[in-house]
Amino acid sequence: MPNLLILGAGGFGHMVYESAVATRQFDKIAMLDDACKDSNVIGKLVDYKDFRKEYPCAVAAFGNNKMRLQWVKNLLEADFVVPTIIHPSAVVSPSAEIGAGSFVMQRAVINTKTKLGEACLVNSGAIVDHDTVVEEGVHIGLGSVVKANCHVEAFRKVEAGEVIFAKRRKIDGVDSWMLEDALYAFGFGNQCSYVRPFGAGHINETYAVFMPTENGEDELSYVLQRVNRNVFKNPREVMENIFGVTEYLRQSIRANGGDPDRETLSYIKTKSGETYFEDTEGQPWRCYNYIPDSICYQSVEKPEQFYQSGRSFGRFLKQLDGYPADTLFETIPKFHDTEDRFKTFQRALRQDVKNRAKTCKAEIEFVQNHKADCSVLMEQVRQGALPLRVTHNDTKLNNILFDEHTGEGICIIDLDTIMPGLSLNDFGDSIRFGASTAAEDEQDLSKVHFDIALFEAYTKGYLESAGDVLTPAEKENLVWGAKILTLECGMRFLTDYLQGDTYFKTQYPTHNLVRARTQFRLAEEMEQQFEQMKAIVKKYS
Ligand code: ADP
Ligand code: GN1
Ligand code: MG
Repeated sequence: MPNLLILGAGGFGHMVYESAVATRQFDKIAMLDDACKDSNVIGKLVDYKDFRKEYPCAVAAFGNNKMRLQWVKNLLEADFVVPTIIHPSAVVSPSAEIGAGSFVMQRAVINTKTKLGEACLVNSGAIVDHDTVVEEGVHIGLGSVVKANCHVEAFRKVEAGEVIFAKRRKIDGVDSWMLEDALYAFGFGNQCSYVRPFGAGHINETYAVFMPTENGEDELSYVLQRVNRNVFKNPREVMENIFGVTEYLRQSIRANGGDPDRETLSYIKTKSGETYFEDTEGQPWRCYNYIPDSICYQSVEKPEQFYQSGRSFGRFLKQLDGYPADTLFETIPKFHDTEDRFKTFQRALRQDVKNRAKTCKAEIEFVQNHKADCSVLMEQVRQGALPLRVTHNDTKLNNILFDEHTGEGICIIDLDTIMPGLSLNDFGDSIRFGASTAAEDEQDLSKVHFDIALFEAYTKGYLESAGDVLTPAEKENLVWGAKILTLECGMRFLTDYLQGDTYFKTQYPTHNLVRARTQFRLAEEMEQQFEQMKAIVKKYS
């Protein structure tokens, strides 16, 4: 066992002496002091280097914080080993890190993952709770409590009996109290490295949450979303649907040998066990795990992707075939009731609150000429010819994640609108977005075309996955699903334009009108190629 030299032989130096003896880690223990003439004192402080051979270990037992740290640095520089002295009655978590020359006195507690810098003194009976960072040269006084997740700055003296509470950190990328509250509500506030806006949805506010990893890098770990309260009036019901469906999917994915952490979203509850957090403005926030090595596309880059998308949405329909549809809440009533959407359009046109009708006469006429189409599927539902299923209802390409390496469709996201609905709506919504040669908001209409090869790729994938659960009537109506959903979406954009852009996020005043135009162009071209579309469906049925 090595010998130990204690610099400073005052009252505190003698406490350190007793603690060092109690550790049984040292052979001889001696002290240096300029004033004290105790029998253990073998020299003055300035002589410290002369004792290095005989006493390879040394600590600095000074009550003054700056002086203690300075002496620790001197000792290290002079090649002493500067140990930590931990009294045997103290309780120190194995995951705690304690810097050189620190002292943990009798019955003190250092909890999980807490870090102490060099030359700290945690005095008798003090408690430093988990995940706290104590910088160098700090004195945590007798019987004091430093609560979890605190940051104690260098040289601070925490008084005897004092209680220190965690303060919130400034997190990079957090620009509102609501976002900060949400991060803390889900328990990320103390560790989170930074947040960034994420994704390109039209409805919710989405953020990527980056957390530190063990190798010191930051990793996109969670997706945090503020749910649009204007669109989803009852967030509790939205979240109940989502938890119900994702938990059901997890079981069935696991039962079929899949990876439930990759093939469905795992939502996280708040620290108080709620399915979502409500901020001070009454806006709901929810959170799920980011799926690593996944990628989300805004447009189809190659037909294979769209084929994969069809397979995934087909599989989704099939996986939820046994889900009890009557337990689902209708999160947006009449969401794909195209007749009702037409009525809403007419009302918006009558009211024309922004005086915009005069700027979109051709588009208004297009909708009015297609009134009859709005009833094609609704009428069949009334007659019981088309079954209601558990459907996603918002099957855009950017609501699916692909595996970054294999290119396979892995996971369906944006589950807010899971409700009983028509398979044709899911099929159609995918087609209207993905089987286009241009973006949904392309301003140059000459670039916007319905791409029948992409239609074929999706149809193939969809029918390969879901063909055996779809009824003959459903298969026959898939082409109507495509055309009607495209028309309906255009009608919704135009309605929102007339109403003053209160529903979809927009970047400029005519954004919704531009979107409506692309949809009508696509619907028109589908009409022209309706027979070829039917032949494709037949080919894969
Ligand atoms: P919205 O209703 O606003 O469309 P989404 O849940 O679809 O809300 O999220 C918005 C966008 O955020 C998605 O379209 C996608 O671009 C992106 N996004 C969300 N979750 C993920 C994820 N796990 N990985 C990659 N992108 C994601
Ligand atoms: C919205 O939420 P997001 O961006 O995935 C909308 C869909 C529309 C789509 C048009 C809840 O989808 O219905 O088809 O925009 N979602 C909701 O791009 O209204
Ligand atoms: Mg989305």
